[in-house]
Amino acid sequence: MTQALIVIDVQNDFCPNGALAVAGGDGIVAGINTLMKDFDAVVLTQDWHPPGHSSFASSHDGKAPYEMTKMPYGDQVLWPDHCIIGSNGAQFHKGLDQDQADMIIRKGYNLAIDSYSAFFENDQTTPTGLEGYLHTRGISKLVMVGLATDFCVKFSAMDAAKLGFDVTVNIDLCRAIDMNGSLGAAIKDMNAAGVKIV
Ligand code: VGL
Ligand code: ZN
Repeated sequence: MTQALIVIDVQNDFCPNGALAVAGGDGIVAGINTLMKDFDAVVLTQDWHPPGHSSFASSHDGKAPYEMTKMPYGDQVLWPDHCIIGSNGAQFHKGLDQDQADMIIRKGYNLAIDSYSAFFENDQTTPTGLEGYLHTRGISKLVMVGLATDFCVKFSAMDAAKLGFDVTVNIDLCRAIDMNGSLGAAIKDMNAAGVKIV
């Protein structure tokens, strides 16, 4: 079975001092670099938003970061401006070994639709192309690591399971935002979707 390591959003804005900092986000980088060596393929994902993206609280009058809004495709958390295309915050953490990656997939570039998952935008229909890439390379088994456990890792893992991939999340190499119990809910939802958590 051909196996890929999917490294989710290990970017400066999700690390300490970043715009949407995840506690301990930089603490997983060394472990991820080591783990990469065990895989047939390594894919990095990169959150990649245009200025004024609809997931930013600053794009909605009277809204503050971490409040909710309704989008045409459903409920959406509003975030601080983060991972703006070309910015330093959008770059991978400088310790991440990008040389071991075969593929870098960017997501969230659509102004009107957020994209937590590496497979589908938050409308749950618009594909990113990653499914086709993995299938054409004969990859059926995925291990996921990265940031943030309760958002992009969760949505990527659940979509992958839905698509029929054998999916494991290595939780020691993930870090969470954990707002309003979102980490506990993520673990529960991933388990229910058939994602293995180790
Ligand atoms: C993420 C919130 C907004 C993530 C990305 O990588 O988990 N979270 N954009
Ligand atoms: Zn984002």
